[in-house]
Amino acid sequence: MCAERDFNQIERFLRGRNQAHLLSFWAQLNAAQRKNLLAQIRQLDFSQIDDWLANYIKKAAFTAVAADCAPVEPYGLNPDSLDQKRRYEQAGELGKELISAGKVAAFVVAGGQGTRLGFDGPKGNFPISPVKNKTLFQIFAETIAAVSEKYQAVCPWYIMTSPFNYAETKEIFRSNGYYGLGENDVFIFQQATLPNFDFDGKILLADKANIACSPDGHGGSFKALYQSGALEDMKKRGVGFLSYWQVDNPLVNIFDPLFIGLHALDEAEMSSKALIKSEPKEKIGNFCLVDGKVTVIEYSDLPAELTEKRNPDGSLLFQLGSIAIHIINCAFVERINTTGFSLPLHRAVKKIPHVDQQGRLIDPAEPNAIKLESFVFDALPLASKSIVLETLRSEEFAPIKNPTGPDSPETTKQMLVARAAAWLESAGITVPKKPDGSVGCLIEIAPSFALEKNDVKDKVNQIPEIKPNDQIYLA
Ligand code: UD2
Repeated sequence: MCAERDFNQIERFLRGRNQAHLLSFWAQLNAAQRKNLLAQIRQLDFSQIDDWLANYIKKAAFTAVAADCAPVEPYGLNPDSLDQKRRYEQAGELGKELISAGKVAAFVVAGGQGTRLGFDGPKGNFPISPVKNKTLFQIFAETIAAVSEKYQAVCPWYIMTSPFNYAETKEIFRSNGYYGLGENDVFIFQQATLPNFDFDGKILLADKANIACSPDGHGGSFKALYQSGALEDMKKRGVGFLSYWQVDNPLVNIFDPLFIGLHALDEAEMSSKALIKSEPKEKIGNFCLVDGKVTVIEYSDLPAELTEKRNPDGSLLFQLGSIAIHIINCAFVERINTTGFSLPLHRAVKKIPHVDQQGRLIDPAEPNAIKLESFVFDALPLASKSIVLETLRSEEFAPIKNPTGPDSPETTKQMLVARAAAWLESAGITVPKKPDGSVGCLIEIAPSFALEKNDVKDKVNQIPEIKPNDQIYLA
């Protein structure tokens, strides 16, 4: 009875909004489905939907690039003066102190749908380590355990999932005993979703009883950290800084004292690591200064003349690419949530399965719908201060995006092996090479053995002689 009254009211409201089709199959739904559908409709923020329709759905939003867009001056790979050398040393020490004091938490975003890779299940469960085939989640967990051991500190890990992979992710951690981490120190939570629209602005139905929606983008992490209670948990623990990374990059140096220390010394609110792009159009965001603020402009939004523009020495003017590694102050997450800021939305045209008005399930062969999402890097210009630290691709960036070719499991494994070999060579170990110069064996260094190059130097006597085609696992 009550559902019937609600139905009439909501139907009238939806008709006024040109969205009454959401109730097309009402007569075929059971009581639970009806209740659930009404709840989904009530959750839609119609005060915003008009704005989305006008600005993102019915036309592609135009991303104007400010006229005063300038390159960012990063902290370099090495200090460029004696003063800066002292600053790097001071920062490194401060970073270590902050980690030891339990002020830094790990924060991975793992709510994406991983459609390009075509892997069934949460991407974090993808097996990637070259010898032991450890999954991404296991590599990160072992890294966090090794850092906790090294610094004698509890380093909590916050993992953002989406409603589509939350239960599976929880189960992966449960069935793997949280990879040896304390269950209470692994906080898995969900980001929100946004509805999918057809090109006329109609919200799609995933099936007769459910609205089609997608995760709201990694920018949704600001809201999700706040609403899930993760931020509250950090406050209780005295955590002040989040080390943010993406689930697809096993090379990430999660607790980098230099990065954390430079960020803290400069009293920044959100900072980033950057590398020199491999080519002008590499598919990573571009660091730019816009109105004096550090900003990331996605590769698809930077105009070609700026993408290709070069300095007199031939280097790219906008050569710094974003690898989605950030330090974010917990107080900044709170400020964004409590002062009414909101991140802009970005529009993506996608193939979205749905039911049509006849109730037929459509699995489109061509892009048919619009997905909206926000990007975490759009928070950078909102930060009172933001620093950028340059890093090396070979040390920190090998994302798994595609099943084959560039940024695939094959290239990521090669880079894991190459980094391990470089760490061993820096400690004076001879590593067999193929005629083309690539590594002639498989090497995997567990985080428990070394978290960085310098850790290897203390353990050279534990490393066996390495022969061509060997499979070496150091733990
Ligand atoms: C991202 C960056 C790009 C570059 C590159 C480095 C954007 C728009 N671009 O490109 O500039 O830094 O990464 O690898 O981000 N995710 C969620 N929830 C969502 C959507 C994504 O948690 O709703 C996570 C996802 O699980 C993954 C990460 O965000 O860990 C990146 O997502 P992506 O693979 O879609 O990003 P990509 O490759 O377009």
